[in-house]
Amino acid sequence: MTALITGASSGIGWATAEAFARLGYRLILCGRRADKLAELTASLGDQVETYSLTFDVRDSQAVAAAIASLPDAWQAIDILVNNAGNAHGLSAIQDGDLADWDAMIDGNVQGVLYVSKAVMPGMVARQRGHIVNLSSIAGKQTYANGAVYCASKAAVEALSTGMRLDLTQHGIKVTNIAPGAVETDFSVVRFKGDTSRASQVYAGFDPLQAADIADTIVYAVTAPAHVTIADITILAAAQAAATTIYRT
Ligand code: 8X3
Repeated sequence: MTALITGASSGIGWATAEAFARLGYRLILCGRRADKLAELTASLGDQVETYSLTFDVRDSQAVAAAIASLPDAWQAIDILVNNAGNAHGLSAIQDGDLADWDAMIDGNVQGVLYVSKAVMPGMVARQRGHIVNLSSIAGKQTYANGAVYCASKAAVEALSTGMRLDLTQHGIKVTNIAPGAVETDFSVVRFKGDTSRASQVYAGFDPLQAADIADTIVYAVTAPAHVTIADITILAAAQAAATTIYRT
């Protein structure tokens, strides 16, 4: 089994690489930071074959060129995990920053499209494949100050549904995964490096960890051939809704 993971250089992508390595999958590790991908590759050791691709999912030409550059032995991708994505800023829409909006729409929406565009034709030709899109509880429940992030994830939800409608007839499964609060670099990025503000997001309760989401992805991709896990929302036990978290 060959899997391509975007955003593999941190958080959920990194944990998914580790979980897939335990399954013996061959891994195409994609990210913007070559040094982090090299670190991940080293930590996986020789338990699996890996191939690293360094590109930014927001750059359509770079995405196409990187995936086209894969050697023949790596071209047949069975599983695509569209994980790359981030939140940038948390502010009322009238105060929103254009660069933040671009980063979220380009990264979270265009990124899924560009990478999928490069991978789907091969899956269709082989009449097999599995695409896992990382959405968010924010794609299902819009919250104050998060309009653009929530909109970008709502777009991912629609893309997952649309992909499933178009690709099922070609033997391709599509899984949409919508996590709630996961303790990764997510909030550090959202708050532009303000680690104390970021840590408050996960204070007073036991948040999800990246490995919890990786376990869920493994559940989806190892389901029996006749089963599609279409949509999973996964929350910390203390989280009831996007902005309802019971803290001690
Ligand atoms: C991350 C979850 O609720 O912080 O996508 O937006 S949330």
